[in-house]
Amino acid sequence: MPRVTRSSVRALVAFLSVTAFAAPLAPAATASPTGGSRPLPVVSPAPQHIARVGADVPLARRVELVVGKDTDESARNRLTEALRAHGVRDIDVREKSSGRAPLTFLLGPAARPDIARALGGTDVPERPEGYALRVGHRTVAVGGTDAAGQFYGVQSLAQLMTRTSLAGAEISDHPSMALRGSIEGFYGPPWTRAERLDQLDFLGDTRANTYVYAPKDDPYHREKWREPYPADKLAELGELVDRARANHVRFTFAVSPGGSICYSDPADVAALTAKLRSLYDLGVRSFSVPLDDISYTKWNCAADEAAFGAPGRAAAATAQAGLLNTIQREFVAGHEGTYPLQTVPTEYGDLADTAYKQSLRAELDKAVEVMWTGTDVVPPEITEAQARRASELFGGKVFVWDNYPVNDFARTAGRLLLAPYDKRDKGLSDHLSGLVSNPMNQEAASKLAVFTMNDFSWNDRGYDRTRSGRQAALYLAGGDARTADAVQAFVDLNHVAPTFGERNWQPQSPVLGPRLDAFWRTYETDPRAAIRALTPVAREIGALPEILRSRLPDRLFLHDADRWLDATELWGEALRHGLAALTAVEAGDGAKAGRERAETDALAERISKIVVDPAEHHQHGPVKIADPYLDDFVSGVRKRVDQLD
Ligand code: LTM
Repeated sequence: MPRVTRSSVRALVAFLSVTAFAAPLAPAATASPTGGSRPLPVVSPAPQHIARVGADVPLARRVELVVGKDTDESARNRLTEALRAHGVRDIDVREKSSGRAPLTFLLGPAARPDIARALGGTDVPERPEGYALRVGHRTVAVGGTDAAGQFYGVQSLAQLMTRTSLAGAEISDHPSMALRGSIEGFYGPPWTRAERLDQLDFLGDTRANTYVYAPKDDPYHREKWREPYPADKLAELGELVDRARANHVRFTFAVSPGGSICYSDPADVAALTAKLRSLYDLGVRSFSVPLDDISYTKWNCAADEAAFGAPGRAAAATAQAGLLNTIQREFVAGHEGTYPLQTVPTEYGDLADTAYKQSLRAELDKAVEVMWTGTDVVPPEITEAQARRASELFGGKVFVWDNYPVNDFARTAGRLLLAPYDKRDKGLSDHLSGLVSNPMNQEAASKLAVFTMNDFSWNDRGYDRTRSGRQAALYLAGGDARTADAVQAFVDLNHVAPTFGERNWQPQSPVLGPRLDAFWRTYETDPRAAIRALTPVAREIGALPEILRSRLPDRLFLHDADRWLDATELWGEALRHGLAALTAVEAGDGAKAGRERAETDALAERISKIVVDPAEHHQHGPVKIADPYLDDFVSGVRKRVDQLD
């Protein structure tokens, strides 16, 4: 397995090392049967079970690491990196413990006798991708139920490390949902090679196991689906497949033939199979044939009318089920090491029991994973009852394609969507086979939201939006608390999550918005106090871009957010000049008020001219932040100054 040479590892290790300073877990999770009352560090995603079992253990400069032939290489690399990042100089890697080291790490399958012994009473979950770990006085054991479990166990262990010690904890953990991660499934400029590599590392960092390659604007994915990838594109895909494997991520290759396929034509079925096979040969073991956003009430060829009858919902489902069953049974099932075929049905965003769904659930092979976006393309919520109904309609657990934080539709024009995941019921894991995010055109900026989504899909019942949002900010900030504060302030300015309709399913600026509302309320009765209270807020907003640009280790994020940061800086200035105008109004200085009002207007005008980079964003137009609050502030200033005239 190729070694993960990861740009994000330094940031992650730094992030992991300061989580000890972050908010402690709920007290119940830190109960301390054997001493040590300090709260445990926050671990993300939240483990199913974590408890203190002893005092913190000092991290020695010299340790032993006991591995076997079944030790996962990526897990071992991660552990080595984490130990070195915490000052361990000498790591003596061996197959058997000498019994003499001040601290010994055991890493491998949970059933390995030395690991099983050291885990003692710590429960090993009998679940795929599960792990158990226990930090003892001289021995630290990490055992996985499989290789991915080892990898995830090491990541949790790394988060128990502070600068000089390891928290005395035990963790028993496994994912609540089988499939977790992201689907590059948006319209608009596909991610670059560097962005995809970054995403794969990120998914590994957040214990996600799925990346679906389905960029709508890759011609070889849709329009030219019959054509093989040119050699250079294939080589690039091969690099991604390797990186995914090293991160325990299933690179899922999707090809969307629905716009032109002739379902009854054996040549088309052969072309589709050949395309999938070319990716199998690269090492891909997970495949998807999405059939979203196509017409399903007309055929692409006369032969289909002869084969399936007049076009319509039921006939379309029969044709699609036939194609998918052939791919599942004759290609997927016949190739070693593959996972079940995935699909997105043409009806993917509702709960109506139509002739299409009736035929699909009667005819589609039960092995095929069916995706569903909720009660709409971008639903305001996903409840347990809805997911249960979806599983009835599609004849089995559904795989949620959540259109968040995607920003390719009209109401997201000019926006970054950065808010933590929300309004998805705890308990959804009982009805879903998995959940993936459809992220933004901007890969790195998507990580804030996707981090929290991966938290949710790992442990939906333990998900805490506030905690997860903070952890996401810390992750991006390389663990630095002050930088994370700035990230969260920036999130607040870019918090809105629109739906396809008029409603937003997440509000804009839940911190700044009420502050500005309160400002105007106070201003009516006590203008000076209102101005005093808002002055530091204006300063903080203006300072945000400089803090982020100088301190944030994630350069791809800074690139993605560049124009929004430019706008933020100018908004900070506009707020300051607006407050100066209002101060002059209070002082009865009409001339100064007029000058400051003109400055405020000029800044607002400059901001309105900052547009998204059309090469990087499907929806073009001016960037938007903290709307309508900031514009309303400028209007309020104008009104007060004009009243003075
Ligand atoms: O959601 C699905 C299944 N398909 C498309 C996506 O490709 C697109 O990104 C989203 C958001 O606009 N809407 C869709 O219908």
